[in-house]
Amino acid sequence: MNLLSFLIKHSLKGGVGGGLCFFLALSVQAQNTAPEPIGPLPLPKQVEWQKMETYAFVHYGLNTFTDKEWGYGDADPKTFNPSRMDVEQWVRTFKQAGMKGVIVVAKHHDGFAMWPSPLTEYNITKSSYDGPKNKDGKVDMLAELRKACDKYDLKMGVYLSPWDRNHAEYGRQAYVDYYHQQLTDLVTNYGPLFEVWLDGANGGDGYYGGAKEKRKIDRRNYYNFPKIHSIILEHQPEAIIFSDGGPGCRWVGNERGEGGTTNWAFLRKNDVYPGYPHKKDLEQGQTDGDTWIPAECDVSIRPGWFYHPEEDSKVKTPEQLVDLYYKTVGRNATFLLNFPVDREGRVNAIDSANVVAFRQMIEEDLKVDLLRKTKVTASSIRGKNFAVKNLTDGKWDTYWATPDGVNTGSVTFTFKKPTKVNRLLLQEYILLGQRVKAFTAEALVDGKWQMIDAGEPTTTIGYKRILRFPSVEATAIRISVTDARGPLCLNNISAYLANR
Ligand code: FUL
Repeated sequence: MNLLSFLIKHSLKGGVGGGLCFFLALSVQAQNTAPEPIGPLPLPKQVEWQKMETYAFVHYGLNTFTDKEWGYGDADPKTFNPSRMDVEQWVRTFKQAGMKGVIVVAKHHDGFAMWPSPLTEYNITKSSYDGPKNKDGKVDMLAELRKACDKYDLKMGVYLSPWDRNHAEYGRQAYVDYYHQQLTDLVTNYGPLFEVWLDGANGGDGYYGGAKEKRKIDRRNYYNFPKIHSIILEHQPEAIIFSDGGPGCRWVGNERGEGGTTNWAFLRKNDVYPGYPHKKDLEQGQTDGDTWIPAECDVSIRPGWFYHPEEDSKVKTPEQLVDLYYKTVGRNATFLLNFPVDREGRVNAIDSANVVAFRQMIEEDLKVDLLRKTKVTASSIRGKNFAVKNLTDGKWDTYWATPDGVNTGSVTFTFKKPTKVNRLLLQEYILLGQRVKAFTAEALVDGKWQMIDAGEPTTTIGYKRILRFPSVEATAIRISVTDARGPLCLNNISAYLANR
């Protein structure tokens, strides 16, 4: 502990002698400036994106009707034949389920474009769908989605598979040029996109204009990703670009919906590429990373990404979705939940009921913050702008910070009477970087401090970390950060009693 933090700590306990007051006043004033940021830092748009927390994914297309996950690229467009397609119903469902956006598959690996792409005949206008028409008088799922998103105030994103099993030129330069043009068409015609999803899968074989063969590409270089990124950012500067390694956000390394219990929002620039073998880096981030690339957890509400009637009995229950929320949002990641739209063209009734019930359960779990009215003290405080009360004021932009050189510290919340808790929620003020490396949570029970065991390592916090543990009746809760990359900057700590 340096002299300054020693003085501040002891002054808070009321133990500082008068002779030191002048020095202390000067020091405290000096410490009323914010801590220096510790890189890597998020872009403002990455912070806004992270605050969305949960958003929907939609897989819908020819596969829905052919009962496949990966179409070969040869299915007749007429096969796409929804009986009651209702894009507004999707968006209403997502809105009711508390989702903040939706990312739709505009083209999957089979190459079938769900909008009237002028560059290929293999698109929705050649299907059996006879729904609402766009301004050019054509059926257009993306135009329908844009309209519904605007109506219900939901953000929209798109998935455009680089792998295309329909295109005759796939594997050659001509296809890459086509992909770039198709992407340009997408990012210029459907309004603001919050995320563009670049899938990493590349299976090899496909229809390829009738060649029906296996085509191998260099996954790192073939598509010219720098060009792809510049096309997206030129037209959609606010979009987050997803791929295995970012640059906007990264794949978490599994499709189970599980973020790492240790989860840094950093990667080494250009280190991770589609097919990158070190899954642990995707799950946990790279501690020595120099670029802010937070994790996104993509997972389907059913076993498959596309609809299969036999999976009607395998829809994740509200309880399972709640569990996934804690393993994603509760572990410093976002939760991208997929809906396989069914053959009618709707979010299936089972999926919709389960996701709405999930949201109600989460809201119920995290309804009353039991720390709001507690007495809060801290081991040290940077200065009055960084008071410990900032942790419980419900504001994102105010935070508790420790003085320079003080990279550990504890905060104690004292209840008026013994109070049962079983959830703890912690947040770092990530605009200044992600700092915490290790922390502990304790409860004061019958006058003795006991460790709270959440059944998982309590290492990183980041934008949000939520711990679940058996109910404990405490007179106080103490959070101690035992290791960090710099002075602590936490903007929120809450506790709840969930009734499960
Ligand atoms: C994977 C794809 O191969 C799946 O079909 C699905 O689209 C999933 C979200 O990404 O890589």
